[in-house]
Amino acid sequence: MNILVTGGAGFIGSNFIYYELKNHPADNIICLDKLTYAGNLQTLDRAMKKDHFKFIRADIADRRAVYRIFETEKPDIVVNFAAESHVDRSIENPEIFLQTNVIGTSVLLDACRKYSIDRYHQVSTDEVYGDLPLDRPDLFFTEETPLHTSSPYSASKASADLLVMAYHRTYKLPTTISRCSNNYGPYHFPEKLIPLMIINALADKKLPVYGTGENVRDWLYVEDHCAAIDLIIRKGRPGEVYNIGGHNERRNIDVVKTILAALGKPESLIEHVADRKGHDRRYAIDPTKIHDALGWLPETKFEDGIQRTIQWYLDNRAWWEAIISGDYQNYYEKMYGNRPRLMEYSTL
Ligand code: NAD
Ligand code: TDX
Repeated sequence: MNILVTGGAGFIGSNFIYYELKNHPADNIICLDKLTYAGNLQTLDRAMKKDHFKFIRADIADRRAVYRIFETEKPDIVVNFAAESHVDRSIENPEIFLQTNVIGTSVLLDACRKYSIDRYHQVSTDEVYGDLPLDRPDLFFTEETPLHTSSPYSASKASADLLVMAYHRTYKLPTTISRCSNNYGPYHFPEKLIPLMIINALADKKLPVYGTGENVRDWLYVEDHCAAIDLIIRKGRPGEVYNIGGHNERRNIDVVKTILAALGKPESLIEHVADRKGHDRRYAIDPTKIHDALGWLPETKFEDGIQRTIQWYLDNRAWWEAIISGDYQNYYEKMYGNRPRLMEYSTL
């Protein structure tokens, strides 16, 4: 089978590629990624050495490039991770979120129709449901919870979900959607809460906690998310939406304190800063459907996953130091400019 993974040079997409290469070695993986600031080819170093892996640099919103890739690579399954993913950036500059997350998704859907793929999977987020109150721990997001977005990021992701559902209903495109809670683990870009706090703490820099730090996120180890997507693309029913989460709710301030304790750093490094505009209070997923329908259960407890993640950042300093220095953005040209298996299609 040929699996086209978009956004595979980012955090979750790269973890998914490694999951597939390990668990389904007979499949071919084609990674399509624009290599924005969040895409890092060093992350895919180990994959580049495999014969059944190929990297193509392109923009999912570039229709001509995407059609050419579908024509030459003949994907059976498309898994769309490509997105602008950072809420704070969407608050500063919404436009690129619409371009990539909405227009990009529509181009991929059109390509899937044109080339009759077997499955299109949209990697969505629990943020499309908006937020839950802090004083109602009995409430959870189910697949029936109405879409009710807060940020330009979540609005763009919800718009993409609506398009995917429309293509299923109107054109009978075999689509699935997954809506996952916050991920953490290796290769997480250091603008997001957990890697940012680990890296700042290691440098004895202040840890900027938005507002009181009482906002709650439902954390899932990235490999558990990858296992869920793998199940959905192989066994999930077309037209369905699946929530993914492991009942791992934590207040931001407690996550930050856990990181400080694990690194032996003082809590005096914590600095409460101005709150995020429109800051969602609590996310919490009800994963009953994916458990009952596909037998998925998360394997990694937060206590273990966070220690493993901290250790990964300690063991992989070169990876994140190159990001902080900006060097990783030259890596593509330097390392892969002339390699035959690396292709570039585009108007980039
Ligand atoms: P990320 O920002 O780490 O990676 C995004 C990747 O997409 C990068 O490699 C980037 O270069 C690529 N990309 C961006 N625009 C592109 C374009 N126009 N064409 C081709 N490639 C492009 O993001 P992530 O955290 O890995 O998230 C992946 C997906 O999972 C996103 O769709 C996100 O909405 C969703 N999601 C993320 C989380 C989370 O906690 N990180 C949780 C639920 C859902
Ligand atoms: O410096 C910070 N200080 C802070 O208090 C940062 C970067 C974040 N925060 C808070 C904001 C959130 O309440 O921590 C929480 C987590 O923030 P992010 O890591 O930015 O994640 P979040 O906004 O929850 O969104 C993430 O989960 C859902 C991903 O980035 C999305 O792509 C995904 O859809």
